[in-house]
Parts: sequence; structure tokens; C-alpha cells
Amino acid sequence: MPEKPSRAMRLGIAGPVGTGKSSLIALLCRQLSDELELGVVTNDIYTDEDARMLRAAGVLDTQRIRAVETGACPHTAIRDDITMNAIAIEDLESDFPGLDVVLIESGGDNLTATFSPALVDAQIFVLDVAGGGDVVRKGGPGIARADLLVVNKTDLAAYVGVDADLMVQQGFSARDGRPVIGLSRLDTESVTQICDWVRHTLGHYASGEHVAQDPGPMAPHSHGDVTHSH
Ligand SMILES: Nc1nc2c(ncn2[C@@H]2O[C@H](COP(=O)(O)OP(=O)(O)OP(=O)(O)O)[C@@H](O)[C@H]2O)c(=O)[nH]1
Ligand SMILES: [Mg+2]
Repeated sequence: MPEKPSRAMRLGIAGPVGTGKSSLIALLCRQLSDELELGVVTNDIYTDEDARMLRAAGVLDTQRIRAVETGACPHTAIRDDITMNAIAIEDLESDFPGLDVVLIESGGDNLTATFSPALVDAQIFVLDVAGGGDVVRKGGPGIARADLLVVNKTDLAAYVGVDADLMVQQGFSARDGRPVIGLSRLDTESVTQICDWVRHTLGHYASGEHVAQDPGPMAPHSHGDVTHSH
């Protein structure tokens, strides 16, 4: 029998800038806070803007929303040195015993940033249709191997000349059958689908069957005149 975990499931939400990570967290809080005990940790480079936005949205007790100011590229705090996030999560867990899920938002980064499996039990990678129909094909560890790929803002697809269904299909092809959800906060069916995915994943986690996966390392990239490889 797999060992049952004794703490909340940590669910990471990553993806490029502006694809709708905070909005997805707000949506999940709105939909699930009656049935699940939730907490949130946001990551921003220089501000606590995402946490303030979520507190202002009134979707959760403001004390359950904590901000980590990374002061560096977002992936630094979700992958290289997870200490600040781990402390924020532990503080939340000690202030609110019995949490079911802690949602962790990565700062918006590029296509290669993913959470360390030491920080999260499962992760969602969020793209949006406005980023262009080619993004899924371009690939990257989050697109290929996150526990769930979300193609967000499908309601905007017609306005930006993108075929959202095709993006979702390309997601399935790029992911060896791992799940993909085309999402819009205006499309009730898609909202139900993502809530069901969270319930299903939590069920697996709670029974001890879920194993945290590492989508893979960052691609080499440069900061000014220094080149890093993570
Ligand atoms: N039309 C539409 N807009 C959306 C949807 N989801 C989010 N947005 C909008 O997209 C914009 C960016 O959303 P955020 O949730 O702030 O995105 P983010 O990924 O958290 O952004 P960063 O944290 O800055 O990287 C906001 O104006 C949202 O209102 C959606 O389903 N449909
Ligand atoms: Mg955000």
C-alpha cells in the first residue's frame, strides 16, 4: 500500500507572463473553497502584486494568501533554491492546520521554467491563445511534461486568429497523452473540467498513489553577459 501523505497537496501554476495564472488561482478558489481548505503562495520579482490582486478579488480569507518576493528570475525561487517558498508554505500550514491544497503561482517566466518536484507535488503549465498558435509546437518541459497543460482564454481565440481546438490537439500530441484543457473563465464546461482535474489529482495524492514528476531542467539561457545552465 502506498503511504498516505500527511500534508496539503502543493499544486504549482507556471507559464509565461500574463497567460492567466493568477486568474486561474482566483477561479479555483472561487469554485473549490466551499469543499476544500485552500491556501495560496504567489511569487513576484519585486512586488506582492499578484497576492494583492487575489486578496482584492475576495476569493479567499486574505490571511490564506502569502507573497514571496523572489528578487530574481522567477525560476530561481521555484527551482534552484526553493527555501523562500518552502517557508511560506510551512507558515501557511502551521497557521491553517488541515489545508487540503496549497496553490503556488510562479512569477511569469519563459517557456522553460518549471517547478522543482521538491517544492510541488503536481504542476499546471498555462499558455494562452493570445500568445499565438505556434507556442505549443515550440514545446519545452512544462508544455511536454507538466501534470496538466492549460490553453487559456479560448474565448479570445477568434479575435486573435488562433484555432484553440488545434492548440489543444497539438498539446495532446506533444504530451504523450498527458491531459490538456482548453479553458476560458466564461466557458462553464471548461471550468468544471479543470475543477474535476484538481479533485481527481488530489484524490490520487491523498491515497498516496501520486508521484511528483520533474518536467525537466531549464534550457541554458543568458542573463546579460553571463550564461547559466540549470
Ligand atoms: N478573455 C479572457 N481573459 C482572461 C482569462 N483569464 C485571464 N484573463 C485576463 O488575462 C490577463 C492576465 O491575467 P493574469 O491572471 O493576471 O495573468 P498571470 O499569468 O497571472 O500574469 P503574471 O503573473 O503577470 O505573469 C488579465 O487581464 C485577465 O483578466 C480568460 O479566460 N479570458
Ligand atoms: Mg499573476
